[in-house]
Amino acid sequence: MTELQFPEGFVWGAATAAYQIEGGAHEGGRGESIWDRFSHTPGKVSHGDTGDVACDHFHRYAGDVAMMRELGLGAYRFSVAWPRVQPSGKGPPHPAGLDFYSRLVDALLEAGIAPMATLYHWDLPQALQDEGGFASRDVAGWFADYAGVVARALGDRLRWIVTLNEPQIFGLFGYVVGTHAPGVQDFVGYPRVAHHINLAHGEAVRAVRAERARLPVGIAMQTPPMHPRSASAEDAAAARRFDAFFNRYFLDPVLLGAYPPELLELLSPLGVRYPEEDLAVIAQPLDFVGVNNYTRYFVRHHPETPLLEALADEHHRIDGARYTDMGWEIRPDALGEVLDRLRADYGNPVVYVTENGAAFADPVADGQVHDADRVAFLRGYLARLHRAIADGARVRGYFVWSWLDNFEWAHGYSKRFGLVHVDYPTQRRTPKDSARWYAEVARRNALSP
Ligand code: IFM
Repeated sequence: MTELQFPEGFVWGAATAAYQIEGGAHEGGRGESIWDRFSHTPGKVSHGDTGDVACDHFHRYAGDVAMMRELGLGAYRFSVAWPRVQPSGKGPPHPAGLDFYSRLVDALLEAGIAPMATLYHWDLPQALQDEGGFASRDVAGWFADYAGVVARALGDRLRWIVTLNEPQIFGLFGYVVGTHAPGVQDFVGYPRVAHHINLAHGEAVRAVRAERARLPVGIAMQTPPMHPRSASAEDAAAARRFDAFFNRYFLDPVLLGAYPPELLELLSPLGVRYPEEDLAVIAQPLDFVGVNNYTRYFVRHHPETPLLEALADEHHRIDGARYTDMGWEIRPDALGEVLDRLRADYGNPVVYVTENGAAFADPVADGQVHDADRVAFLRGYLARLHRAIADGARVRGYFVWSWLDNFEWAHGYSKRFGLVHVDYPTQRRTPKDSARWYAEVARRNALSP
């Protein structure tokens, strides 16, 4: 392999999310979020873990930013906790909450690190959930209001803003499967939820632009390739169906201004109809699309779980393939396929890879973490990313998930995704080998052989 040079100005970053790292759950007037409620409900999260303390980033952000600077990070994607800014989800912003993010952004800028803020990374104020959450059409207005508040307060210093993180995941797992907050299991209600998620995104884009017309705005999508489990025609049809239900439910209205006709047909027994004027709101032109990718999904025809086939098959293993600690297949081509698809089917938008990374066990030995598996993972995905760019994808930057080990939702602290190891009892941070390796990639703007 020769050195793979990335385009000039390519952005090298890492990402986190508020509930997964901040802690300080009861400080600064922060309100309760659906993840506070969910994680404190017995049986919902491995070992009863919660985000109450997490990586204590709320108190340690200055040291964390100093470490980012030391390791040469060019950009940092974080999320704003809605319940810190509006404790009950509505009304005037809470100054202490905004102040925390303002200090964080200033520290990043001072360190020469470009800030990307995500407005919603799954921590809906519980008070809004009590009024229906994303099942209520009002969520679009609530979210737009909050987006405007954040854009007004921070938008002069942010480099990019992202509306929603992974509608696919928080929608389906939060409102149908029930393994994420708010833990609802309502398949019949899902078409409303999905549409409200899309509408909330569109209204938020408008609200951000009303405040900060020049701030680049996008959305982060997780749209894994859906591969049929076998060569049968039934499995191929199931993969297409699940792709429409999981991926295109969000990609198509946001980027093309229409729901996929085959999806509408599938949902027609539920009497689903979406107003045209909503689609005009949803399809606001975006400055970029965020791509979060980890792996692909397998789908198999399964008459008893129509539309949820992939989930029924998620533990499928292939001989010879390698898997991360999440049980996810390591497959750089999955990222390649997503990028190729955006180029071919969605007008080749400007893209940032807003998440990509892997969980491994990562023991600390003599104060070091030799995470060769993670380095190999990142190398493989970055090489594939390089090829996608050579093929014409307009990818402008890449963010490793994650900067720090953190609270991995229903898995609690049992999965480590970080470039930096966190010893939770002491909160000691130890950069893993991958952090130094990644710093070198960023410094050279190239992947060396
Ligand atoms: O930790 C999550 C993140 O919050 C959203 N994207 C996937 C990551 C790994 O599961």
